[in-house]
Amino acid sequence: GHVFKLTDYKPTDFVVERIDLTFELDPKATIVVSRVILHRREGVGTDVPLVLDGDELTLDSLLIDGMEIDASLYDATPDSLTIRELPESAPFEITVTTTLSPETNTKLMGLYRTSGVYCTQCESEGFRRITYFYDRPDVLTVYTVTIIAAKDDAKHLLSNGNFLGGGNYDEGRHFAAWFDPHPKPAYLFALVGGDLGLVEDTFTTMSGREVALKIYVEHGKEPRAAYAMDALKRSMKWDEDVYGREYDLDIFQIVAVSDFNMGAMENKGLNVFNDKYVLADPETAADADYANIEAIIAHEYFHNWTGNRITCRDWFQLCLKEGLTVYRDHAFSADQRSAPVKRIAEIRLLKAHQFPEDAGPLAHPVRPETYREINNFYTATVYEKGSEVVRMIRTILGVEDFRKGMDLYFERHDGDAATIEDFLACFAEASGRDLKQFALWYSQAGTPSVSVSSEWNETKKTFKVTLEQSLAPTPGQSRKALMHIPLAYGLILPDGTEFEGQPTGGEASDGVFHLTKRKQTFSFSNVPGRPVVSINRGFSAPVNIAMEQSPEDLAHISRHESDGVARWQALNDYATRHLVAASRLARDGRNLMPAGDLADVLIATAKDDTLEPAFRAQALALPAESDIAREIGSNIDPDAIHTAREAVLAEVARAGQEVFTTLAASAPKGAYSPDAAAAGQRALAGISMSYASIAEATAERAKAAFNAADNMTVLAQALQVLAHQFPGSDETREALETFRTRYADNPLVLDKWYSIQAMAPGAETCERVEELLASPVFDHTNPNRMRSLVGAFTAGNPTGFNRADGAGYRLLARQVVEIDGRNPQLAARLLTAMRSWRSLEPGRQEQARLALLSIRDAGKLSADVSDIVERMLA
Ligand code: BAL
Ligand code: ZN
Repeated sequence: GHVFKLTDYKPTDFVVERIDLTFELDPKATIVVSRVILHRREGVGTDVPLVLDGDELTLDSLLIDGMEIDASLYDATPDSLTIRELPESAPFEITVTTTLSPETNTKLMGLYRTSGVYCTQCESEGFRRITYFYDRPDVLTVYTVTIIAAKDDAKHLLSNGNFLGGGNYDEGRHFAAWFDPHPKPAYLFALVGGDLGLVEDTFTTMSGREVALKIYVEHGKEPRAAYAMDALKRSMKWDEDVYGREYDLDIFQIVAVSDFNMGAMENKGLNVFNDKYVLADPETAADADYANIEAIIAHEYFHNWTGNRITCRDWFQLCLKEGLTVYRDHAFSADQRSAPVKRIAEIRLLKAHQFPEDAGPLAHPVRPETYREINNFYTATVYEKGSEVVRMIRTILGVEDFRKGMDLYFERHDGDAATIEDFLACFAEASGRDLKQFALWYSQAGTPSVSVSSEWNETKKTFKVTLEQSLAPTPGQSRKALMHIPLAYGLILPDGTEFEGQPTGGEASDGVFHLTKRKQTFSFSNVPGRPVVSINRGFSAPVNIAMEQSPEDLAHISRHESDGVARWQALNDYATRHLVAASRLARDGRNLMPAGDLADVLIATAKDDTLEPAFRAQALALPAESDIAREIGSNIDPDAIHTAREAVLAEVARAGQEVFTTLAASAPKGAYSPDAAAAGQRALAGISMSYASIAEATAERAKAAFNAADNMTVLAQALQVLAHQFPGSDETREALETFRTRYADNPLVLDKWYSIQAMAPGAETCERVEELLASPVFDHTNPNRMRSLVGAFTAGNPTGFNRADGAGYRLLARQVVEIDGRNPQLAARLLTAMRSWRSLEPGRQEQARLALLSIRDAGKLSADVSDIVERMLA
């Protein structure tokens, strides 16, 4: 396939002045008439044709300034429309008519149907599946959209911008017209047609304008949109309070649909959402669902400024809108909830998803420089590491200069299709800081490592911290330049207080070491006693730290750190170190060392009611098997890791049985509230129930919790303990059956039922997944369903998926090839579960390789899947 390069960027030959679209909706034959006014860009020769993008299109007709033209003057293929001999400088109008079949569009890109609703997804390159156009983010224009449909087929007709008018059209048909005054690229275009339930509210902006808020859901699900509406209003207020950003249309609409490749889409004024991230009530949604809804509603809303008003020049700049908007939604959730607990969850997620990506064959820079298929770059690196890079800018500049830089960015680039260079220039100017070296975070892939050593001189009372950075090669980047790594630190004295003195030897300010050379030593003098270094506090830089720290020192940090995140980091490092050592012993078939010290720290944390419950729950959640595997790095035996982790869990559970039994009963009583404090109490009670059940070695407690549950958080947690700790027990069988029958007609809840089973550890799960896939009620075309079963199994079940005989890999390979025929984006995404295959032990590696080869040789593959499979095998 073609390789797109960042360095090839070139503006279009023609400039688009405006576009008028008319849709006559029909399931099999939707007619799209696109009238576009263009002119030749100054300096472009008259011999240069207009070349527009298409994808699987057929041209019905083409007019120039309302007239038919000779067939020799244009070529239409499924992928492009080329028109020659266009005017030298005067504007002209082209009228392009295409016919689409939304019903058979299974790629879920462009215009498609989902549960009887017409909807669009245009990012990145879906608009070209609707009509021939410049489908690229640097072509911004003003859209007028008219939608015509049979009233009984589509009652609501929606598009971007403000409502212009509507009414009856002809027999049984009606129309609606929309005008979006804000110039936008085609990827932000949206259209929805359907008979939907509506929830309405209003928001008064900071300047006193009233905005109509509308959330459309399937009929009967209106009450489940209340939390999303509340989150939307809080997001709108937050962006005004924190960034001074006001909403800019008369109406803001959200439509929830059940078949969607992404989580949601920020189309101007008309966000389209995967209904998983809109619908919630206590009976059907768990605390984590509420938190996700809040975060994603905020994320899409924040895109209005970071993404829509200021968009990307080209798709290489994807992180310009995504990294920044993730950074903004993180800050929002931190403000709405507990900031340290939110940060801990972010660190866990980053390490679980982004670090392995950066360490394997799919590693790419936050701003890639080449791609074959842009769909494959909606990654943890672009999103999550992209957010971390923005966070580091804030750390380096400080809160005030960061805000100045953001203000300058909004002011200078409003209406632009911008680049990372534009973005960085605003912060450099606002702060006077040179960000050249820092900019390497955007261009160099891989997770840097920083080794830390320290030296205490008791007689001189001096303390030295030596930092040394390295960055391993990644695909296409064999040699790396030195990075600017901001490492927040604390020196904790023997009495638990913090040493405040400034070091010499390099830039260090506000408790941050700025590591800019390969190796730097920071020296502190007049230190009263040997301090313990707490490094990379709050995860100020997304790096791996290599430091020999004794369990006593880690315990000292976890007791005295004033920063909750750093406290958790110390605990987590301690637990990880123990689990890695235990896994190695298990692999060699040796007895594990006792986990008594680790258990003591965890139990003390569980009991400490000066700490918030959500924090204690995070502390009790041992590093996952995949976290341990990542730390081990190579020659991985997932079974040994599982054995070791289960043994440690059991030891902790037995040692703390009394504490866990008490805490298991500590969930808030009475009416359910999704707020962070109540969710934290449920999290602590839930994990304690799990430990107590492990200690008791019977399913009774979990089954009793299942029977008594009056909300989905408790119900799903109990079902998970049953299915993962007590598989095959009568209690588990009964609970699974009860759950399935009770929620048989609620697909989003059934997704939990699929996921919990798919993640049950052990080899047998593979057959169970096959069985569920073969069931006639399982909908293979729905992305949420596939992710909940195949995605959960492959990405969330290390022992099951990595079965030694390779059956897990073969299952995935078959599914990927099958799904690829319908929905390439989904297939490619599922396949990335194999990205760390080279770190497995040799037997599994060989099985994985054979499965990857079977995909590669399967015949006609999409660009999406072939790009991933080839990079993984390279
Ligand atoms: N732009 C795609 C969905 C999102 O990141 O908001
Ligand atoms: Zn986004």
